[in-house]
This record gives sequence, structure tokens and C-alpha cells, in this order.
Amino acid sequence: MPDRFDLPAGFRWGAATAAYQIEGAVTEDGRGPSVWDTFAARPGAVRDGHTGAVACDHYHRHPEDIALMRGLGLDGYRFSVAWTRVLPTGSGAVNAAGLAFYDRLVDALLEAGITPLPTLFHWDLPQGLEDGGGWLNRDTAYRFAEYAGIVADRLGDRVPAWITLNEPFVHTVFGYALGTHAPGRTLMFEALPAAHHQLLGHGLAAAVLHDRGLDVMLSNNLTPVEPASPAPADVAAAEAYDALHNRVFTDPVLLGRYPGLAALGVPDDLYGAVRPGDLDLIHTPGLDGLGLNFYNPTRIAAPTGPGGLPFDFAEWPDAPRTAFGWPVVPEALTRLLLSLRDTYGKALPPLTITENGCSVDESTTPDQPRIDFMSAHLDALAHATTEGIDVRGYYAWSLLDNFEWAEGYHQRFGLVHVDFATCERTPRASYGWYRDLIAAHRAKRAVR
Ligand code: IFM
Repeated sequence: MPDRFDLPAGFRWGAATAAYQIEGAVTEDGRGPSVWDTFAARPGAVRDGHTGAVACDHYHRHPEDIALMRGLGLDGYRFSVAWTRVLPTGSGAVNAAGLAFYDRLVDALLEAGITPLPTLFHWDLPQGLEDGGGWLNRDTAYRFAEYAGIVADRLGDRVPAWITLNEPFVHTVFGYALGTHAPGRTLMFEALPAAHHQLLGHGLAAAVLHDRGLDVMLSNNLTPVEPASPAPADVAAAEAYDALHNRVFTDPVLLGRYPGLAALGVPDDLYGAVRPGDLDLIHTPGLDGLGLNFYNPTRIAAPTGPGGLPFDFAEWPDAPRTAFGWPVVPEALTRLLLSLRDTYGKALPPLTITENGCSVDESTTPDQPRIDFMSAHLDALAHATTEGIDVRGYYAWSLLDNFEWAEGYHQRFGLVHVDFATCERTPRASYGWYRDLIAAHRAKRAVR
């Protein structure tokens, strides 16, 4: 069986974070409020009232964090740019001090021999744009493209590749359909215009970045969906869920069309959001890479009662669980990668795992489950590459323990432990394991 040492020569090793989850310094140097500042201040919205106001204080401690990355021997670091540092209300005058932070960060990364991989939108929409409807307002897509151009004009001389959006599925469903994330809307399927406008923003921003000669990627949270049984009703429910979770966010970008959502009762124009020509703007035939954030597979059954959703979530049997309760099924990653080739064929660009990792409850467990999780997923990845799938890199989620959205600081995903009372960083066993793996893989592939 192939293992992680069979990953190809030149495979890029990285780690990932996101602005609101680590930066803190939410009122410094002219940063404007984002939907997450507003949401986290709402009583009961985030577990134990946690907020990202300080988080890991990365805004001030990034030199220490870059030293940790250098210690790992990373090729790349995926971070996100906080839109409200650059444009405090989402559009209008540029905040020079905010842009200068990312300028310093990029220079320091390059100095450490690490390639920056910025994500332009990781869920922290400017509150100023939310006040005008957020992603439910088509205009936000155009503001996003303007913002992309401003950041690219400043950093594009040193940053070769860019990710437009992070996990538009999760942002749409948790933020706009269910209301468990910012901005806390509960629109159910009528949240889908927010998905369409994010994808339109992706397409418009991709054109802006490509015009500047930069590479463009999109990071999707993809899950292989399996029916709970071969019964036709379960199979149909699983197909409907697959369309909603995976295909809505990938088909338009790679194929220029949405999957049919009639089984969910959703109209083809996504409640009037899709206008003539939009799919031509979203379709990105020159997409330079597709980012995959992989955590777990999903098992779906037909609904048991009338009304409600047209699918039910079923338990994944016989799998260990992360501290978050997510099933650990590494071979599902191999299946997912092979199925992407079957679905998209030549339209599938090179792939990068832009997030993978797990939360561990260290009050009861040492760090070993994280090492087991990552090593098994890297073996599964290597299996797919030996089957001919073009996967170029792996970014561990996450470099640091951080603000895990509605869970606050309760879920710890870091290779590095953070004491949130003092912001002290302490590398975990998985940090040493990842460092040694990176070095060993490089040495082994260099001699082949
Ligand atoms: O922390 C998140 C990240 O922001 C997006 N992908 C999943 C991670 C773990 O839940």
C-alpha cells in the first residue's frame, strides 16, 4: 500500500490559518468591524461568549509564528487577509496601515523561505457590507473583486498564487441558512443567493488576479457522500445532498453550470439570483488549482418523517471520532479524490489539500490522535497520487490552536498549543512529527 513517502517529489508542505481565528487586534491600526465581531458579541452566539478580539494575538506575535513555521521546514503558509483591515467598511478608501501589516507578513515569510498563500475571504465580511445585505446583495461580489485588485496590486509582486474564497458551502449554510455562524441568518434554502454571489465574486476576482498574471485557486470543503443503504430513497437523498454540499460550489466553477436542485425544491435560478451571463463569469477554465479542505465523509438517509429537510444525516458506523465528534475515515479522502476525476475529467485542475487536521481533547488524550489522523490522511493522499491524481501540496489545519468559530476556543486543532490566557505557544508532539516527516520526505524523494 502506498504511504506518505510516495507523495511526489516537489510536493509542497504547508500549514494554514485564517485572520479572525488568530490575529486579534480587532480595533488596531484602523481595522473596521466584520460580521464575526458583531456575531461574537451577541449573547449565546459563541460558546462561553468567546470572541476573536485577542485570539492568538498573531497581529503582534507573527514573527514568533513565522519562526515556528521555519522550524517545521514549511514550503508554504496559507493565511487569510482580513478585508476590514484593508477596506474598513468593505469599499472606499484604503487603510494603508492594514495593508502594511500583510506587506510585512509577506516579506517576513519570504525571508524565512516560506511561500505565502493568501486567501482573500475566510468568512469575515466587513460589517459595512453586511449592513447592505452582505452576500445576499449581488453588489458584494463586485466589491470583492475591487478588494482583490487592491491587495494583489500591493502584494502580487511577491505572492504568486491566491485563493479567492474559503469554503463557500460552510459560510452559506452556517452563516445564512442555519444562523450558527455570522452573520446569523436563518434562510434555509433561500440562503442560496449568498452562495451564488460568493461564486460570482470568485469569478470576478479570478479575472482581476489573472489579469495581473497571478495564479488563482478556490478552496472548497468537500465531503464524499454515501447513502445509508442501497435503498433508492437513501440513494436519491444522498445525491441531493451531494449536489448541495459539493456540486453547487464546484460545478459552476469547473463546468459552467449548476447541478439540478429540483430534489431539494430549489429553482434553477436560485431564487432569482442567477442572471444571464453569470455562469460565464463564474466558470474559470483557467483555474490554476482547486483547494480541498477535507475533514470527514458524510452518510445520508432519506428523511423519516414528512416536512423538514429532504435528507437526514446518518451516523458513520465503526469510526473513531475527533474531539468535535467528526468520524475519522482516511480512505474516504482517496475515494473523494478519485471521484473528482470521474466527475470533472479534464476540467479538474491540479489539487492541493488546503486544510486537513483534527481537534483533540487534550484534557483526556495526549497528542497522538492528531499524528494518527494526519499520517493516515497523508497515506490516503499518497494512494490517490499513485492512481494518477495530481495533488501538489498539503496544508495542515492548523498551525496554532485558534478561535474555532461558534465553538470559541474549545476545539484545539493546532500543531502548536496556545495558552489563551497568556498567548504562550508550545509546540505539540505533532509539530515534531510533522517537522520530521517533511524533512524525511524531502530527503527520500531527493535521492530517488
Ligand atoms: O477552523 C475551520 C476553518 O476556519 C475552516 N475549515 C474547517 C476548520 C475546522 O472546523
